[in-house]
Amino acid sequence: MKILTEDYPFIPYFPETIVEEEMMTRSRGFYHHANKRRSIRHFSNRPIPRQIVENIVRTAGTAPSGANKQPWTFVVVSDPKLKSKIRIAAEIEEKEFYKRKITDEWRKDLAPLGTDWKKPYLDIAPIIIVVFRQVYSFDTNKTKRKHYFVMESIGIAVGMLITAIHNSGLVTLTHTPSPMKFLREILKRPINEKPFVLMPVGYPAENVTVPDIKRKKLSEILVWK
Ligand code: IYR
Repeated sequence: MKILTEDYPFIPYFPETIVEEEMMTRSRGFYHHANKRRSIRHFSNRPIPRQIVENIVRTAGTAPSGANKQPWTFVVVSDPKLKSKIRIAAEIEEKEFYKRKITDEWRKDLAPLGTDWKKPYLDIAPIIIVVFRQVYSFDTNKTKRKHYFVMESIGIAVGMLITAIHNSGLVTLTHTPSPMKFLREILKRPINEKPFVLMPVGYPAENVTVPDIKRKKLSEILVWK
């Protein structure tokens, strides 16, 4: 098969042009904004407008991906019956984790977060976004099409999703009960999709508290060569 690059013309790219002083201000401001984000485990049941959720998912959908396959599906669950099914199934796995699977080291590492098997936020938060990774896809003739670097691509998209949620003034938590197979069944997703992460999204509960964790210093995470 001969592939002609002429068949795929490029289009001009118009970058936003900003002066260095403005770049400095923006990068500092964005860091301060990002640094205010915290994972939240206690939610208000206050509903959130659908359009905000759509904008958040649109933003995640701008992520780069292997061969631009965009190998993701964002399932937004607001139906209380489905949320409750997810909670019941997640708590079964979490109970097993905290009672049997967890190691001593892991228990010690989780102690500052104050977590346990109970996940009431899965009922309380107005929505749960379940992100599925598409291991492959089907084209219009139902032929399997390959996807590339799916884990990397979806990790980037979820990072952008989290940032978009925070930017809109909402809070979330990345939750990965293990195994997560139940999500495909409850949400009736096709066989090419595997659950990647589950994220309750909403407003924080009143007077919510968070663990007193510290971020690593820049010198610990940045290496100049
Ligand atoms: N999935 C469990 C345990 C847990 C594991 C890690 I690694 C965390 O950073 C936090 C929790 C739970 O959600 O409680």
